[in-house]
Amino acid sequence: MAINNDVLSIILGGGQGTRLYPLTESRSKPAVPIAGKYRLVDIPISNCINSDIKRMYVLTQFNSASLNRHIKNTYHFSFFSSAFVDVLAAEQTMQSKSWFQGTADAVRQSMHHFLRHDFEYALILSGDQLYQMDYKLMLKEHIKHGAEISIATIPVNAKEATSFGILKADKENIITSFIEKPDAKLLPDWTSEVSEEMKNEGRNYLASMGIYIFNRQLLIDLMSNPDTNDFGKEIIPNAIHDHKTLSYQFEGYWTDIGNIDSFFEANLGLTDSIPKFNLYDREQRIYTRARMLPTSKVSGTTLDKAVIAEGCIIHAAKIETSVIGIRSRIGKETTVINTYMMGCDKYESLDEINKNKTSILMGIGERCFIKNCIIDKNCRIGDDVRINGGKHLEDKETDQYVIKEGIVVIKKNAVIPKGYVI
Ligand code: ADQ
Ligand code: ADP
Repeated sequence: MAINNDVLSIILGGGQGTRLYPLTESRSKPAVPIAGKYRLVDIPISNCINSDIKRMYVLTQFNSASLNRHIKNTYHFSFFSSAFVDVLAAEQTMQSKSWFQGTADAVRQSMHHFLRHDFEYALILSGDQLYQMDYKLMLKEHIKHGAEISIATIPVNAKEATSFGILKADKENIITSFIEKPDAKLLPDWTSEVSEEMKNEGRNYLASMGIYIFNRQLLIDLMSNPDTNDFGKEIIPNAIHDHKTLSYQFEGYWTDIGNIDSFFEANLGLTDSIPKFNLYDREQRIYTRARMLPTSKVSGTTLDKAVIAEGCIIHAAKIETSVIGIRSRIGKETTVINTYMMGCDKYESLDEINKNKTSILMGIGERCFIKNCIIDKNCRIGDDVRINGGKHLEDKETDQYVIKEGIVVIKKNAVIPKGYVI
C-alpha cells in the first residue's frame, strides 16, 4: 500500500490557546518551543514522516509569523515529491461570532483545501501531545476491520478519565459507546477490560487520544452538517451508532501537554535517566529546524539530570533536573533546579554587550537561584535574582511573569531586574 498517496494528515494546531498562556501570548500553540530545541508541531509532523505520511495540513486559529517561519525553514521536501506541510489559519476575525467553534468546525472550514488532493483516508491529529506512534499500524487495522472511523485509544486511570473522551468497545474492538469528559459520578459505568499490566496501574478506562482516521466520503458527509462543531462532543458520540468505529489500542508513552502543568512535567520528564519519551530513537526520530549552532560550553558547573541544547554558554554553579534550550547563557554561581529554560533567538555580540554595560544581558545573570520555573525565550534575568516556585505561591500575573499552580512562567522577552525575588 502506498500510504503517502492514500492518507492526508490534518493536524489540529490549537484553539484559543488559553491553557498554555502566557507561552501562547505571541505565538500560536504549535510554535511553542519544547524539549530545548523543538516546537510542539514537530511531534505530530515527525510521527507522520516516520509513518511515511508526507502530506500534512496544520490548522491553527491565528497565523503566527513564528509558526510559518518554523515550518518554512524546517520541512523541505524534494522538488519532485508530493510531500508538503501547509499551515491553514482560521480566516475569521476576533470579532466574528464564528471564532473558536471547535475542532470539527476547523476541519469543516478547510475542507475545500483538503478535497483538492487525492486521498482515501484523513488522519486527524492533535497538536499538543507528546508520543511516538506508527500510524501505518493503525491504518492497517482500520482497513483490516473494514472500519469507517478509527480512534486511537489508551487506558487511563479514574483521575485522568474525567478529562478525556471515554469509550467502551466489544471483543472485536468496535466501539459501542462513547462519552466526552464524563462526570466523576458516572465513571463506575465506564470501566473496560484492560491488560493485567494496565489493571495493576489502575488504568481501567479506555480514553480517546483524539487521533482519528476517517474514510474520505464519511468525513465529507459528516462535515456537511453545519450544526456539529466538535469531534469529541458531537461527531464521535453520534457517529459510532451508524458507522463502524474501531478502537485502536496503544500502550506506549502518550501524554497530553495542553496546560502549563503537564507541559512543565513533560519537559522535565526528559531529564529522567530513561525518559518515557525517547528522543534518541533512530527509528522514530523527531525532526526540527537544523540551526547549525556551535556546541555548548560549560564551565565550573555541577550537572545532574540536565538536558542541554546546542549553542549554550554556561558558568552556573549547579543545574539540576532542568532542560536548557538553545543559545542559553547562565552566569557564575547561579543555581537552576526543576526549570525549563527555552533559550534565545540570537546571541548578543560582544559589541552589544560592551555598549549596553548598564542593561541586563540575555539569559540568567550571576548568583541567581531559580527553581520550578519556565523561562520563555529571550528573557533577561539580572544578577542575584531569586525565583522559588512551588505550591506555596498563589496564582498571579504581572507584565513580566505568570504564576500558575506554583510554576513561575517568565514571559518571552521579559526583563527581571537585579535582586528581584519571586
Ligand atoms: P481536548 O483535548 O479537550 O479533547 P480540544 O480542546 O477540542 O479537545 O482539542 C483537540 C486538539 O485540537 C488540540 O490539539 C487543540 O489544540 C486543537 N484545537 C481545538 N480547537 C481548535 C480549532 N478551533 N482549530 C484548530 N485546532 C483546534 C480531545 C477529544 C477527547 C480526547 C482528547 C485527547 O475531544 O475525546 O480524549 O482530545 O487529548
Ligand atoms: P518564538 O520561538 O518565540 O516563536 P520566533 O519564531 O519569532 O520565536 O523566532 C525563531 C527564529 O526566528 C530564531 O531563530 C530567530 O533567529 C529568528 N528571528 C526571530 N525574530 C527575527 C527577526 N526580527 N529577524 C530575523 N530573524 C528573526
